[in-house]
Amino acid sequence: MAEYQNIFTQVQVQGPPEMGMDPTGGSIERDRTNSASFSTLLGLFGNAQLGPIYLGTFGVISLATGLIWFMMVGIDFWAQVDYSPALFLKELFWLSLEPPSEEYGLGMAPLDEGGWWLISSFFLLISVLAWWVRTYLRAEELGMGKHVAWAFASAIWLFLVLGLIRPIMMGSWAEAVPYGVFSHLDWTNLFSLTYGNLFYNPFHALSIAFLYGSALLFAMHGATILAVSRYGGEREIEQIVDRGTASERAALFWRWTMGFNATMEGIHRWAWWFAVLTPLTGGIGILLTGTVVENWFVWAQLHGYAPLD
Ligand code: 07D
Repeated sequence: MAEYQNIFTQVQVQGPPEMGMDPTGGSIERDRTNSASFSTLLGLFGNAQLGPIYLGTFGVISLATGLIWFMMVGIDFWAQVDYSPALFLKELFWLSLEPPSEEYGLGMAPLDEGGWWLISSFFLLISVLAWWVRTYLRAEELGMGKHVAWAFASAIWLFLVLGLIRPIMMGSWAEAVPYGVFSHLDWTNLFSLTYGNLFYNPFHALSIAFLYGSALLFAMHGATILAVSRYGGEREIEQIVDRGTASERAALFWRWTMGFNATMEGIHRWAWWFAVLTPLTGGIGILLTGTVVENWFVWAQLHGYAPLD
């Protein structure tokens, strides 16, 4: 019997490219690129075949608007260093495109005082939303559930709270996040300081619990499947219908180790929920900050879990 291959003994099979199915009879074929190549390097991390990629209307809109956002931010950085390539590289992590200051409220600002931030944000918004539609429609055409799209929607919820919903509720674009490597980190730190230490925000705490929980679950699941890959653990169909399989050993391992085991299906629901709840609870925490709660430390004192003096 041929040995099952696993990540440590991977053989890369390269033949004519696999173009995939076209359940709609033509429309997918029309909208996707028609060539594919192979990369041995990619094959070490996943499938060695690169392409074809489906573009379609929303793909083109998303890539084009994403590129416009990226170029606007980049050209603004470029202007800030007086078009010097050396300075651009040297200062890259410190350069930033900032939103308008407080005085402009939710109105338009001169281009170099936040106007570019506003215009570029519009394009970023379209890009992210069009990419979401793309995840939904690709799943639909493949006859799949929409789990990826709804999980992505949870991340988009946090993104929208940070850059759109909360600034509107606070009455100023100045509340939004700047585009820059260190500037967005400084923004995050200042946000916490301004509102009395985000560690005392229970939704930030929940979000961290789900974030760390996601990492733990992913490590447990990844390790378990790799540990039974010598029995074909990653071949899920045979695993579900046959007894005495890798899947059964994996389940027994956890039941013997901690008394409880997830199922082959259920473990993916655990993973989905932990991942989704990270930005979902996070977004609630950010939305409440400055709108409902002014100072999380004082709030925690009032609710009996921060020291009073
Ligand atoms: C950010 C949103 C989705 C993103 C999308 C993508 C583009 C295009 C372009 C590639 C990730 C949009 C697309 C932009 C890309 C190109 C070219 C998802 C995001 C759709 N914290 N904290 C969290 C911890 C502290 C603060 C979450 C830990 C301090 C603020 C998470 C610690 C301070 C905010 C978390 C810690 C502070 C957060 C994020 C430890 C000051 C948030 C979850 C150990 C530094 C955010 C409620 C996530 C949030 C957030 C973890 C400390 C501030 C759980 C572990 C006390 C202001 N923090 N934090 O999934 O939701 O992000 O808060 O110290 O806004 Mg925190």
